[in-house]
Amino acid sequence: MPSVNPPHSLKLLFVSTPVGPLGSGLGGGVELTLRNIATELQRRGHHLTILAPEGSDLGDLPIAQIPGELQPTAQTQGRQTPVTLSAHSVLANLWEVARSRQSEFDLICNFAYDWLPFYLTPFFQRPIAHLVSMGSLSDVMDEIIERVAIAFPGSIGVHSRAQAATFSFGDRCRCLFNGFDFGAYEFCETPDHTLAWVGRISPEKGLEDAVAASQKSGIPLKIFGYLQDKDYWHEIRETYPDAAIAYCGFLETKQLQRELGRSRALLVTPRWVEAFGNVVVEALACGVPAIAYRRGGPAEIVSDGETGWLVEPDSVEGLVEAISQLDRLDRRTCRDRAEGQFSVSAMGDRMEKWFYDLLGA
Ligand code: HBI
Repeated sequence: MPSVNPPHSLKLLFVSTPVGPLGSGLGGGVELTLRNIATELQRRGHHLTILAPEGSDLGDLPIAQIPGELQPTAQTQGRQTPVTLSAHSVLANLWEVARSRQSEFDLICNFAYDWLPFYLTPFFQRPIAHLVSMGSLSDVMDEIIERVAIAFPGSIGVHSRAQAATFSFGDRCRCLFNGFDFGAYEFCETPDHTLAWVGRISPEKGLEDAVAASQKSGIPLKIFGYLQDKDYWHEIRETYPDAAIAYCGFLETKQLQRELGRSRALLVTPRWVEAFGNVVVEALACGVPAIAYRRGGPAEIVSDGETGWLVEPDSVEGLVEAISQLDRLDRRTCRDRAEGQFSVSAMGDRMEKWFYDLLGA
């Protein structure tokens, strides 16, 4: 598709999450989100610059590599954890460059779930759109995001209504869902006899329930994703020594979708309110129905009985019952329905409108 010039093309600065180089898997869903949005907006004729930690790689997207110490991940901190910033912090370096270069751009989009970019917003001469990647995690983050939501109406973007609802100021958040390049996902009509689970292997993702359901249903489980918490993983292996499970590593999209597409269903077992659930759309794009706890973003992606089954949260029995009903779902419907709502062009429309609204404000 030729890149077309929109009514007026924008000069956009995207500032990455500081928890890891883009493309490493450390940045979780934000890596794919940033890549997809940047690629789609560039295709539409906007001019993109991306600031990201050294070692980032997003193919041919224009990245300025910023050095410095990575930021500890927010979801491993507690509600009262104070803000931390190490010496030579990559977060501080990212936002020093953003400050010094801001006049080159119409608008800045922040992808970090960190205190600093929100605190700095009123000191910038350019509007900052904040795409918040997770639900409420700490008091200090809630407070600073709310301060920006009030002072800069419409500048807080989230991925789902469930994520917005975790904040006391949820009604001030703009729901953008997410977007995926469906051309990068091959539809698989005939699966093999396996289930799949995809995500950072960490307690908030509830992998143990998927392992238990796999064992009870007698269908092997393939596990994909960054092995973040090794103790957690060993505990699961010790608890379910006879489970037919295979850890398949962290695969980048092209390889992941090839493996994922061959499974009969994706099990989605979050313990926390997942802001969105990128992997759910990735599975649907391959024709793989999703069996998900009725909790957080995945519950707004899965159409119960059409593109998967929604299950009572934390109910392994519920997962097992849904697995037994998989044959009632149509794999082609899974892809077609998801494409209409969550393609990169649907997301590009939402992002473009968000940016134009902020610039018009
Ligand atoms: N933690 N401090 C911090 N900053 C982030 O931007 C961040 C994070 N943890 C996870 C994360 N981003 C991404 O994995 C999101 O996709 C959830």
